[in-house]
Amino acid sequence: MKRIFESIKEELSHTKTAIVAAHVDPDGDTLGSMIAMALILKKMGIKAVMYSHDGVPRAYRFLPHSDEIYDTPPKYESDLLITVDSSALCRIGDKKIPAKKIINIDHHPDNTNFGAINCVELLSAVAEIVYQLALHLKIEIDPEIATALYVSIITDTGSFKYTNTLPSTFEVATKLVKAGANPSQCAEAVYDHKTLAGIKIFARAMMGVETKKSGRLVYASVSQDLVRETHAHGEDLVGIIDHLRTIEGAEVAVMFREEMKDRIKVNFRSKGAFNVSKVAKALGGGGHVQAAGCVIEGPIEEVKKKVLDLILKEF
Ligand SMILES: [Mn+2]
Repeated sequence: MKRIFESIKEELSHTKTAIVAAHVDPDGDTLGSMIAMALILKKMGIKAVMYSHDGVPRAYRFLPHSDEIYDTPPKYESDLLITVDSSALCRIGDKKIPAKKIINIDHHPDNTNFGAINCVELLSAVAEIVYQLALHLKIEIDPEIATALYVSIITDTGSFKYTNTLPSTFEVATKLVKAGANPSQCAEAVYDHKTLAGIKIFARAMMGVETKKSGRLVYASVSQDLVRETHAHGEDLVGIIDHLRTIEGAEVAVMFREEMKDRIKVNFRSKGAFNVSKVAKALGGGGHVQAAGCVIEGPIEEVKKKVLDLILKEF
């Protein structure tokens, strides 16, 4: 990682303007890492613009500088585009972001190495990489950077529960708390502000849970009708999948969401050895061993059959 950090440092030494981009459907890791990266660049005297194609979900609007994130890229050409947490360039939503060079910072095993510099490390969260990079660049971790990176880590590790939680994860988290991140405030802000519509759609989705393979495979779906009835918004659905995987005996959890008619978003989670990224990849998506996703065109019932059949074959 040192060698790549050195080439990033060299690149930044002659960078004046940069865009830092999050991935579509942003999560805590991509947003926190983007904010921290932008703050690091600013400390180096670089003009940094933050770009998130899908904006900032409500749960993350407490993050410092989250109100300075744009949902359209700047029109001028920047010296640098830095992507955080995107396994492929298309994950940032707009392929044509005017920039002379790309630095790709990510932790997905299926990263396509689309950057001029690729910093891909299989750590718990991109935030762990950004933290190490800040140390390498001799940037002081202030409370704002610490908060952004800490939120990245808790969201990508399920608050230190998932198998991606490494000794280094705790080491970095300790440093971030010492630098001013407040664990209880961060956790409350991210997890304890559900909307009533969110709770209602959660309840309705859970009532419809189905299982196969004696409960080793569990799945639920959310139709457009249900979203309309409960007045829920897209971000109210975040996290339903994580509850599905808590069911005893469940090895694979799948959630089907009808984004539009004949366009189904499929999310996967697993416990134990089952590799859901393999399934997601076969269906045109990607992700991690225990958390992955894809989007499939077609009527929801057809999509469900296709996906469930594929998973059953993998058991
Ligand atoms: Mn991530």
